[in-house]
Amino acid sequence: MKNVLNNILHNIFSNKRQLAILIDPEKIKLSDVKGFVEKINESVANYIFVGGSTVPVNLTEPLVIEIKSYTDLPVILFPGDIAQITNEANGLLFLSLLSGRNPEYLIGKHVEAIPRLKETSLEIIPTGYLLIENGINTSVQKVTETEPMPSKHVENIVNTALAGELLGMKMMYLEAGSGAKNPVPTEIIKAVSNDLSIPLIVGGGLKSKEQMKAAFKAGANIVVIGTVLEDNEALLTDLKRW
Ligand code: 1GP
Repeated sequence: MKNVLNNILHNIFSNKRQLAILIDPEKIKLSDVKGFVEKINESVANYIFVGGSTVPVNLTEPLVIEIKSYTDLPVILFPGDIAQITNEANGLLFLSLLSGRNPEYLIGKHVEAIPRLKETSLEIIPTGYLLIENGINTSVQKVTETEPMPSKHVENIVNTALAGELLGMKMMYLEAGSGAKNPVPTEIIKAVSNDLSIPLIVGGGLKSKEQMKAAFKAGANIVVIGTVLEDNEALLTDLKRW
């Protein structure tokens, strides 16, 4: 059943904070999945995102199968590339890199992905993706050969998010980059969420419950964490309630 987006909208309607845990197939051993996912199950997390910028072919599918054998949470692909598409997941963020001007990541890869997507029953969620500068060179920047949006250009960021909404995108993702030193500034989250009507996802560089709460307070509907759990799995214990 295709109900990922409906669930997200339902949770927003009920004023619920939503947390997604990002698992990068390159950064986890299959043998560690069980323990990690069991901790996720005990936390407030609502979704598991799976993806990365530079994942080798054939790593994603076995990982998704392993994750799904230990959880009922929806597993949503957050793919850096076509090779990460697998029908084993529940949904897929069909990301268009609106912050950049590389046609491959705006539409090219999407066209290439269609033969593969046609063979799946994945719930495909068109999602605008905005990379916001945070002081370091992120892997998204390197892989996509695009520049992030300067964080002081708030109006341009808001206008870009709105253009994505008007083009029909169902969600918007404000990204500081995996392992970013600082998360997306709350003023930017606030400005975008004020004008946007679709769900707003915020990720990159979030390291503490306080930072996540600040992102929610500013208007994020879903926050995503990944890197922080690589060194601090205990944070999940702290995330048993908000
Ligand atoms: C990366 O937004 C996600 O694409 C999560 O970022 O790994 O920094 O938590 P972190």
